Amino acid sequence: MSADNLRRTHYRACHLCEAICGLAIVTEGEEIISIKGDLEDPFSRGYICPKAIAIQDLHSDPDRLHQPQLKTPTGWQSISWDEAFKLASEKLASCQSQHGNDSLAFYAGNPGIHNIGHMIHGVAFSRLLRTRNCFSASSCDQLPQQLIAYWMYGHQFMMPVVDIDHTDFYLIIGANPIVSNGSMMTVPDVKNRLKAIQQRGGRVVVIDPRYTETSAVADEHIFIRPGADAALLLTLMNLIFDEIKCPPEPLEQGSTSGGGFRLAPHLAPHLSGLEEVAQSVQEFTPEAVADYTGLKTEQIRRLAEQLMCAKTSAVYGRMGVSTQTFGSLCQWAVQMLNILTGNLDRVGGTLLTLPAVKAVGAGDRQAGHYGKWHSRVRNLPEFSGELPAAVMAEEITEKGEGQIRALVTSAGNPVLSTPAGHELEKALPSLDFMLSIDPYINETTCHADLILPPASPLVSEHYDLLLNRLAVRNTTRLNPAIFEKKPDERYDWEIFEQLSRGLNEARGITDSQPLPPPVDLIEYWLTQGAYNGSSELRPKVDLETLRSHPHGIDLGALQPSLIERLATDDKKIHCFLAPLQAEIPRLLKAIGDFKRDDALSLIGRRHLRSNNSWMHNSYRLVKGKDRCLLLAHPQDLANHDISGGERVHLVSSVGRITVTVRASEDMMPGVLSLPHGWGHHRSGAKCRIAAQHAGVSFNDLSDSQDLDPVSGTAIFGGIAVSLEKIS
Ligand SMILES: Nc1nc2c(c(=O)[nH]1)N[C@H]1C(S)=C(S)[C@@H](COP(=O)(O)OP(=O)(O)OC[C@H]3O[C@@H](n4cnc5c(=O)[nH]c(N)nc54)[C@H](O)[C@@H]3O)O[C@H]1N2
Ligand SMILES: Nc1nc2c(c(=O)[nH]1)N[C@H]1C(S)=C(S)[C@@H](COP(=O)(O)OP(=O)(O)OC[C@H]3O[C@@H](n4cnc5c(=O)[nH]c(N)nc54)[C@H](O)[C@@H]3O)O[C@H]1N2
Ligand code: SF4
Ligand SMILES: [Mo]
Repeated sequence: MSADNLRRTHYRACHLCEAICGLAIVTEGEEIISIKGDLEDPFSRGYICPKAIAIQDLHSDPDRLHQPQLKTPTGWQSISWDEAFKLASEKLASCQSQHGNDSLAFYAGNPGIHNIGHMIHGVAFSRLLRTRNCFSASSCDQLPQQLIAYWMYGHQFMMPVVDIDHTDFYLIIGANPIVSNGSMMTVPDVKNRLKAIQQRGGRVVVIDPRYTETSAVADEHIFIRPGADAALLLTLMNLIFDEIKCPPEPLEQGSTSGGGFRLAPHLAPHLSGLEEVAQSVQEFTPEAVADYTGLKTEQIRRLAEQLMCAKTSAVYGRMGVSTQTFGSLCQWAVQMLNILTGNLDRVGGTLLTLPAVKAVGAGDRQAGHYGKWHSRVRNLPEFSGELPAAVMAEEITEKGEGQIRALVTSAGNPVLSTPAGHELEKALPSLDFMLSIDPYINETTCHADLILPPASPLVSEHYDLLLNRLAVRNTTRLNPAIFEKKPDERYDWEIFEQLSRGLNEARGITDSQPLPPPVDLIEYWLTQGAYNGSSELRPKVDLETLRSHPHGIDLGALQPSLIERLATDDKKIHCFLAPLQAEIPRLLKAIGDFKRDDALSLIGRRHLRSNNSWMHNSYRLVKGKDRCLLLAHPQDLANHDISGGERVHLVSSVGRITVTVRASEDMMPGVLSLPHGWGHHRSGAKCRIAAQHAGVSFNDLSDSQDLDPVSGTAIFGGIAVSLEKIS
């Protein structure tokens, strides 16, 4: 840490996205001089993207809050931390004592997973609230993946990761890792890793309604109608069960069983329900789904063959197949395909990590639960203590017992990030009290009565608890603080600790034990992990080891370990999932009802220089041409007598926005694409640069009533829209 004005280089992983790239940050006193990729980081090998440099802007942003802010009739007023904690605890406790525990809600946003104190202490705080109304960005994101992991493997975070460095055939469906830098797959330097697949003779295939930046580096791109993926994936399953036969040679490592499918010998005895699965997909043939998916029957057969007959293969599906109408069905099919091709828990297929901190396994408290309670208004099931974020607005506005009257948001911007954010925006002012833990006054936190701003991440020691568990190699590093925290600043975890203490005191609980600081917990969890020195096969990793390896430590390639870690009661992999069975007739009906017409469908888009809603206040990231553009195929524009560059109205069942359109041959005809996280024109927000690059919010068009019915996850892909020319 720099207490003087000497020039120093600090090594630290970037906390902005899941790739955790190693950074070399040069400082002089309190100033950041430069941010570059850390060439000695064994995992990211010097790769960084343009967002990393903006860490500098975020750290020294004049719009960043440093002091608690209280909303008063004359505007925001800085108050002391003591006053703020006292007020917050009183308000939260009195809401619950007057109106019951469920009257207080909590929403946690995405940056929380990049902040160790937020992750551990924020989760503990949410439990302390004893409310059924807990929400997070997960229900706008990866919840289907967690739910399927819980049902199939017994643990919501038992998520096999693509072994990208060894696979021979990589099928990417509904993901754009060249821009997103990977998700639920921590994979820095993904471009070179994809190229390496090709260099060793393998293939990368992308299935997406847009020809993406990832398609551009892949061997093949295939268009698919938004939301039709489940039909394709179930057809691939059926073909593999029934039809596809591979030449004998590549089968050597597995054993063939029944029709075409091949089960890894060590998995076979542990798979339950395969026959029922085979039966349930029988109606999905290439001929039945070709029109609906937009693929040709030969394309579908060839995909099945490639997946099955490549030496190794891996199917990977992310946002595009999670946040859509059949999200849970898609994520189940992804797992099933990896099982049926013999590639689950196999080098070159998909594998669990063996992280340095305690790995997920049987008996873990975070395993999960489903449907223990339901949302009050719409009766949607909770999953692992969370209700869908899409019900927040109605739970605030619909009167009655259990109505939400106070809300805590932390590290989130649900007005821009959750479906029908404009409905939530209208509901927030009716709350009795709202508290936000956030460094900015943005489109959501501007509705708070009190904002508690955490210290900059750069003053905090950090360990990537979750992302090391999702990495494509076993890897570990501890990230030092690079500046000293000022006396009047609070870490996120300290904020949660203080709030917890205040709440306990208000409840008359005086002997509650505070949680230790995050790094003390990491130190303890390292002693419970696979590298605690008890195995001669593995190096010992403790806090001291981490501190003496500032570039991080490579702990080797992923290895099979699923069977010994399975967390299901019967130690089986549950292939047949009863809760998904209603989805199959629903899908068959959608296929049966489908008619080719001129209807338009909207999907999302990410950009390398943007990160959800909260980095548009960095001038270096937003400068240049407008990025919040609607992309449309030239034919669709011509059909509406619209030219590229025109302003148009884009209308859905719940909203209408005005946006500039750009003609793009990259779009599948009939599909439009708009990025999310924009819409900074809203009054109340105080991010000056973002306000000048406002854009429009995608989520003024998405529908909070239309969700993946199984997991309650929002739908951001395949929204029915119409284009209107502005005369
Ligand atoms: N630069 C940048 N990086 C980011 C983020 C960011 O905002 N900016 N956000 C981070 C976060 S929070 C996440 S969760 C990850 C997400 O990581 P990814 O899932 O890799 O990112 P997306 O760009 O959302 O990719 C989804 C893809 O699905 C496609 N798609 C949309 N609808 C459908 C459909 O119905 N079927 C199919 N097959 N495809 C469809 C879209 O065209 C898009 O290419 O990225 C992370 N990284
Ligand atoms: N239409 C559409 N909507 C989407 C998506 C999409 O693809 N399309 N993607 C969805 C996905 S994948 C995600 S993850 C969500 C994201 O949704 P959210 O998490 O709700 O929104 P973010 O834009 O990530 O907002 C992050 C907030 O955290 C604050 N913040 C940053 N760092 C810290 C910190 O260290 N501590 C605290 N306390 N606060 C911090 C920022 O100031 C900002 O207010 O959006 C979802 N919404
Ligand atoms: S890809 Fe960019 S934003 Fe993501 S961790 Fe690496 S440098 Fe940071
Ligand atoms: Mo996300």
